[in-house]
Amino acid sequence: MTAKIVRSVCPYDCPDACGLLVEVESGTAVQVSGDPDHPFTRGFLCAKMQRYERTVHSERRLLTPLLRSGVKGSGEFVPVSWEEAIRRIAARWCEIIATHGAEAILPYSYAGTMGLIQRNSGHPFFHRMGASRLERAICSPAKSAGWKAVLGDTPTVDPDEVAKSDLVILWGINAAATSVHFMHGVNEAKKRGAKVWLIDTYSTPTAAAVDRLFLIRPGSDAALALAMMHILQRDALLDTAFIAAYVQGFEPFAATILPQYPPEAVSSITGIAPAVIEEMAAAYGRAAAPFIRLGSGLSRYGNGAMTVRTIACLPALVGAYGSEGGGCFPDTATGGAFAMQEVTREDFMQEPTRLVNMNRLGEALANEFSPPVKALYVYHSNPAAVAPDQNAVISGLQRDDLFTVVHERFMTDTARYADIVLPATSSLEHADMYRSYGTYLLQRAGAAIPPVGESRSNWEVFSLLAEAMGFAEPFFRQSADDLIDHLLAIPSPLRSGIDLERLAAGRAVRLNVPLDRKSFQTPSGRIEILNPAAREPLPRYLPTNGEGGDTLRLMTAPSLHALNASFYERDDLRRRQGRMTLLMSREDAAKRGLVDGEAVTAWNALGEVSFWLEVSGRVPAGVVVAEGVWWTEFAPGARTVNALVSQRLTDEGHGSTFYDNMVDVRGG
Ligand SMILES: Nc1nc2c(c(=O)[nH]1)N[C@H]1C(S)=C(S)[C@@H](COP(=O)(O)OP(=O)(O)OC[C@H]3O[C@@H](n4cnc5c(=O)[nH]c(N)nc54)[C@H](O)[C@@H]3O)O[C@H]1N2
Ligand SMILES: Nc1nc2c(c(=O)[nH]1)N[C@H]1C(S)=C(S)[C@@H](COP(=O)(O)OP(=O)(O)OC[C@H]3O[C@@H](n4cnc5c(=O)[nH]c(N)nc54)[C@H](O)[C@@H]3O)O[C@H]1N2
Ligand code: SF4
Ligand SMILES: [Mo]
Repeated sequence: MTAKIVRSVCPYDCPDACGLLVEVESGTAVQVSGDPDHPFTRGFLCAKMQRYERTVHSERRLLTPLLRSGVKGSGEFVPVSWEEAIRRIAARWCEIIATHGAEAILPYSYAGTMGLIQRNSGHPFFHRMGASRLERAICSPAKSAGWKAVLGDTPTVDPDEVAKSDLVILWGINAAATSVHFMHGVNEAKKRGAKVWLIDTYSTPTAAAVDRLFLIRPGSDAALALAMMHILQRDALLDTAFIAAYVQGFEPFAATILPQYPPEAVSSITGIAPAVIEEMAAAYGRAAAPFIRLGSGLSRYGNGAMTVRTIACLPALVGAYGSEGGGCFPDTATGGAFAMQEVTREDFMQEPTRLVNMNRLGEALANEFSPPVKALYVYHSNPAAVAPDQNAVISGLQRDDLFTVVHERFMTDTARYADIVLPATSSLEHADMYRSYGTYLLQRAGAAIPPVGESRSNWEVFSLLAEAMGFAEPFFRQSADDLIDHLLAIPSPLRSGIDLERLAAGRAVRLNVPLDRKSFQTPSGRIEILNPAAREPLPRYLPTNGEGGDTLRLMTAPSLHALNASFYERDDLRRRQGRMTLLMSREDAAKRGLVDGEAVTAWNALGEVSFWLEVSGRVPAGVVVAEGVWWTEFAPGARTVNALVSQRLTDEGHGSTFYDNMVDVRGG
């Protein structure tokens, strides 16, 4: 038997977008490893992807279309043919369109695959249909809005520039879990003598890799940044030449905002001692090139956009945006690399249709909209697990008059509620093009193996559905590769001069992003501490949504061995995660008479969730942590963490507020 090695790309929603080498034997992926030729992957993969073949060839893969045979949620289905499944879907949709109009149909998708074609395949189809549109705001739109308010469209530096920094601040990011390849540059910086800090709400696995851990009260980071800026100004640690040349609005900010944030006052907001804030500001002000790697967790609050906006001002005061190795890195934005409107085809829409925020799926399924949502089509997302307000989502999914189709690789919490389930290919079974939100690399991948069972890709399913719905546009009859070739034929400055042969061979190429440390892509051409177009022209600290009282702030944190609700199909990774636990401080456990290892219930006005309690020194008083988005199949009770998360949105960007929720905990 001859094995061959095929290049591919990690399809998951992770900033690293790793290059993969797949060893294929007789149409089976036998081993997956990191591509040594990929400049960011450097030949190693995270714990989740080291045995990706176990996901691809898992016994849990869905192999045929399924038709519901029991009550919704029972998981009882019978296999049907693709022809039968597609015919039933089209017939039901036509009925719904005739009675309620096409806006009664709602697509729901997010980031099961990040490939540009497979991820967006549903857009042209649903635009053509005139269905409701989904506002895809579950991840970090508040982070983008906060960054944009200060830096506009200024591209961030390359992630590996961190290696040249002398003070690295991992700010609200569990990088060891969520961007492990970024840590290469951090470790390089360390070897050259840099200090590395972590600012988080609890001691995450990343704490092991840093010199200093600063625990901060959830949602209060803007106050910390303001106090640091207060001290920089007070102690004349500002780069006045940089401010004069490149910053807009420092004077009113310094005159009216900064005086309100002395370290003593901020200490009571953040829980960080005044002396420690002094120390942080002094070290920051004295560093030659401080580098902030900003996570997304701190943006998932009612004040999230303002928090990011405020932190983004900090490097401007010391001129770090102008220094090699310094600045602030939120994510890379490479949207301009392709004419994405050629994929999403808004022009297929006759008129703009209703926009439904994905964070409020519970509300949308409550049947109170006009027209009501009568059909839901879910693809590469698992809203019954990942979306806020799980009880509201599940009661919607239980509605007998809701026609639900789920296109999936596995029988997820959402698929259990479907009327029809369609089997999806994994990334090794279809073609795609991948950008990254943590690097400037671009990669193309073909299928490495044939589809497992009767599974089909997102692109193929929408082609079948288009045919069944009588959509005559030739667009729907091309292949994913045809569309990739079409995209590549449209020039873009970001792709000028890239090595097309290398790209065709499945290797990573770097986009041609101009990185000029003295040029800012904002309306004023300067860093806008004062942004006249913003609702509030100057940044300040805003309170969070979560109420105070004697309750606990719930951190719905990422797990090292899973990615959102993906990878729970893997026994090996689940074993490493252990049980579905809630981490709690000794003080809070003692106060409630709770002991390590016992079954507990966390509750608030939205719901109740059972966990195994882990009393832990990693968590400060007032905070509890639930890592991972578990499948209910493996949970101690009937619900998982998002039953405790509200549908409230962020201050800007209509984002999710996963971390902005209070709970209390009792035994049993
Ligand atoms: N292993 C693993 N990797 C992942 C994911 C995963 O679930 N698991 N998720 C993927 C996805 S979808 C994304 S968007 C990316 C990024 O995923 P994100 O969910 O944004 O994760 P992080 O950027 O690590 O940020 C989360 C961290 O923010 C901390 N945090 C929460 N609130 C605050 C606060 O108020 N202040 C501060 N300072 N910290 C706070 C949390 O404790 C946590 O450690 O990672 C991706 N990669
Ligand atoms: N409590 C809590 N909740 C969270 C988060 C958190 O940290 N804590 N993170 C939030 C964030 S940042 C995000 S981005 C969202 C993510 O939400 P989702 O994007 O829904 O994330 P996943 O859980 O990874 O679900 C993706 C599903 O797509 C399927 N899939 C993979 N590839 C394909 C394909 O090619 N075709 C089809 N049809 N299906 C495919 C997978 O099997 C998987 O079940 O979750 C959010 N929810
Ligand atoms: S680090 Fe991220 S991109 Fe790389 S293999 Fe793991 S999940 Fe995929
Ligand atoms: Mo995300």
